[in-house]
Amino acid sequence: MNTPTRALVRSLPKSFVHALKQQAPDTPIDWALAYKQHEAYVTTLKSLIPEVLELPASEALPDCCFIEDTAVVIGNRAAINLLGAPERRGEEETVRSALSDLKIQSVNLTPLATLDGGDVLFTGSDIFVGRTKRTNALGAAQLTKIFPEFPTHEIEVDQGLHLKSVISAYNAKTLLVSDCSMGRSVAKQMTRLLGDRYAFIFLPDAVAANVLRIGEHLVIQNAFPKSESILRSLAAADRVKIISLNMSEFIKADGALTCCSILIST
Ligand code: CIR
Repeated sequence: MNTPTRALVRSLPKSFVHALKQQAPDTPIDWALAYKQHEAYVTTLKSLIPEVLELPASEALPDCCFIEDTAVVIGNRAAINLLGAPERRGEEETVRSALSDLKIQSVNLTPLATLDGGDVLFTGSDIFVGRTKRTNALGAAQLTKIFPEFPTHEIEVDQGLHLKSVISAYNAKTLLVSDCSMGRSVAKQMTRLLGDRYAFIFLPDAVAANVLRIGEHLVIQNAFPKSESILRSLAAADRVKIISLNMSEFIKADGALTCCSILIST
């Protein structure tokens, strides 16, 4: 996994309180708290990545801060996605033009493909694509054509929102997985496809498996002590430094850490 040199983030609109949710949260989204959490997230990225570009929010697009879903960027090429939720379409336009300014060559997915970036896990050598309510077979097939140099593996995800709701990369060989039925199924499918190429570390809290690895730093969520202690032991053994952030207001809208940025490694 290459260390990112640039990142895109997108500011939080006031309409974020109306972001899509799989189920109503126990308490409504606190916009002021979400704003502070997003600010801390962006400040953290700026401390770790040389160039962080902040794209303006759009009030018409309540979920626009979940920028990860709009594009898959590998090297200097990008797939501009057709988002699985019709309500979110249009978010990709600002991202397409920002990527073009960065001289990243973009390819648009075409109907009837749908694909959300939250369903794409790139390990540096393999692309895993979750087949979910948001990402269909055509989306996965078009992604394969855009990045033919990497093998693409489809993973069935029939619970939760995205593939990366239950798995993310600790490093190029070790994946962090939620210890829930969906997480275990994802790990099993990956093992069936690729044998022991990847090791899996299971975490007891579902959303805690969504982390950001940036060079020698691991950004984790701080509200899950059992998972945090597993991650801290793992990181300590590898001299990886932990930064923990609270993403409570984003979790209410089914997001976490990876969803709020697009990391670029060219
Ligand atoms: C949605 O339902 O699309 C948003 N509320 C959440 C998207 C989270 N995206 C991600 O984790 N990649």
